[in-house]
Amino acid sequence: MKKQAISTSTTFAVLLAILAGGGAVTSHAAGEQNKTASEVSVDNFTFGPESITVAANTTVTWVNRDDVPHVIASTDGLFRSKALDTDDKYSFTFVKPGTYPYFCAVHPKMVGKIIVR
Ligand SMILES: [Cu+2]
Repeated sequence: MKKQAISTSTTFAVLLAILAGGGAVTSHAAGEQNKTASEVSVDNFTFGPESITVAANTTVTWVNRDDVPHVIASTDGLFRSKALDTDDKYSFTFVKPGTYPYFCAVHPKMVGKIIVR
């Protein structure tokens, strides 16, 4: 009975973490070799994390947690989102290894980069 209670509360905590959705979610699964996903939150005029390293074929999703619109724009023009309102998301799949700097087209001082290995 006690074991069951612990298991339930653990499940609940995981569910809460998923619902909260804060921070970066990076797949560490060694067995996955095809598509993986990673998340960057846009909060308080900052990309979090500002720099992430992902495997090739990873889809990165930016989520705007701010009350103001942001635009995710690749420095070299590879990708560019529409204006993201609060809780809007934008995804881009990085196929080739390399370093992909980006910024917010509305607030150019907001910068980040995706490193693809
Ligand atoms: Cu912005």
